[in-house]
Amino acid sequence: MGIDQALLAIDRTCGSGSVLTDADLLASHAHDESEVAPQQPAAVVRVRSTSEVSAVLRAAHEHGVPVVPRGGGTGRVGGAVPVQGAIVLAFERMADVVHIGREDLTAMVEPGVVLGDLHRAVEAEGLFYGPDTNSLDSCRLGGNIGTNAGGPRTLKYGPTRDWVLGMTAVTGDGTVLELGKRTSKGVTGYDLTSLVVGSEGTLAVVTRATVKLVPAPEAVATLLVFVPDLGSAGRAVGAALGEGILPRCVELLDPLALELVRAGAGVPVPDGARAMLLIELDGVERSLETQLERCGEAMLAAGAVEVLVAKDGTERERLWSARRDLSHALRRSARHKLSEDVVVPRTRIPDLLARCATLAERAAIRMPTYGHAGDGNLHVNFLWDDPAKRPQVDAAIRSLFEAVVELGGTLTGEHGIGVLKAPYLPLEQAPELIALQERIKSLFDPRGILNPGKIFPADVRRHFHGAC
Ligand code: LAC
Ligand code: ZN
Repeated sequence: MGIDQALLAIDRTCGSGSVLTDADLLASHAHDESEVAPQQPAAVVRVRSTSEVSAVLRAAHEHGVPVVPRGGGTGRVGGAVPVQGAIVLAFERMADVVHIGREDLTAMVEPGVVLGDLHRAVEAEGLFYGPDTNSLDSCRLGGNIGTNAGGPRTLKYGPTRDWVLGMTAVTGDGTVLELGKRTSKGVTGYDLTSLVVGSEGTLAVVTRATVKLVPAPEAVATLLVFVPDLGSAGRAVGAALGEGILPRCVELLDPLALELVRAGAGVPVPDGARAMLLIELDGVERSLETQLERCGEAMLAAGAVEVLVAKDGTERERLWSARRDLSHALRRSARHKLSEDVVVPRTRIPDLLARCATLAERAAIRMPTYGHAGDGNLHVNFLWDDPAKRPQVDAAIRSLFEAVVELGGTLTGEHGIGVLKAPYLPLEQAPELIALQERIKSLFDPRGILNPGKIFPADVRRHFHGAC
């Protein structure tokens, strides 16, 4: 069988013990943090180098075996859930920050580096790497690159794509390519680095990346703002961005989301508070004071009932605690949860929230909404207990996506299409555009072995029908 021959070839090249098949390990690599039903891989290979990744892909290409690159397994759309019989590439042994160029403002990293570890390593040098997913203590750079991950700070600092300058990447037949550049500027040839970032492991496996850094901001302040209703929240978001200041984060919790985390909010929620904003400002010490003053006043003018400010690390983390745990807190609050990460133009957030309220009422489910309001990127959640409600939930999700596209938005701001959103891709993209992307994939991966069953609706139906 293809898989046996492929595993034999890998064992021969990468050394005995490189192919792992023990049951617990396979089970722990069968899922990510999404609702996609687990699917057992045939084997896990803990790769140690670019040449090992190339050897695995050459063998898989030759024998027609699917390969799924996996980072920390924290994905929300099934991007790392293997198709039946796949080999999972695991990167714990390629987890070095190889080099930090203080003066060049770049770092060279391996894909297994945990994002929080990269933050700490560059911050120790007085430098800063922008992307800050909420899963930063467990997600890995390779996964961040695969999904073009973002987080609260994306508002000011942009998603992962803005930080990746170049990479070593291995295509579906095992070819090793150097893409992009190691300098902060450069326009030679097509920008294939940007194409691979966010391609969800379907074009190439990244084995090393050069990322951009910037000097660490001298000071940071967090504002926790309680407002009496969503109207004031909308005004407050507009005001926070309309003061000639670009906060690094503007996060919103709607009334239902706030209610669900009230007990774990880290601070008492004042009477009359029905929504919450988290705003973060950074810069040089002196400018921060001015920013804080202007932003605080703008919040009160927008109708805030309370504004709390923290400047030191521990206090700031306390203000963030409810927000950081929100996704898991919502999961604990119902038997079933699905969560989307749609984006609309910022000015259409009130329209989006109004549509969500109608959908929740029509399906008789709870739909707490929170997220990166400054970017127009909201996590709309669907919570329900009775399994019989699933068809209504699916109808509500489709209606949400239709509304998002109609409002000029996009299906996913940071989690990717993966398995879960693939059925809806044609709502946003024309058949010709989907077909062009499929042709691009076949150039990178002629036998279609790289993370099959993701992004493209027909491919997903073939591999995951009924699995989610
Ligand atoms: C968050 C993750 C779910 O923002 O994207 O909490
Ligand atoms: Zn998010």
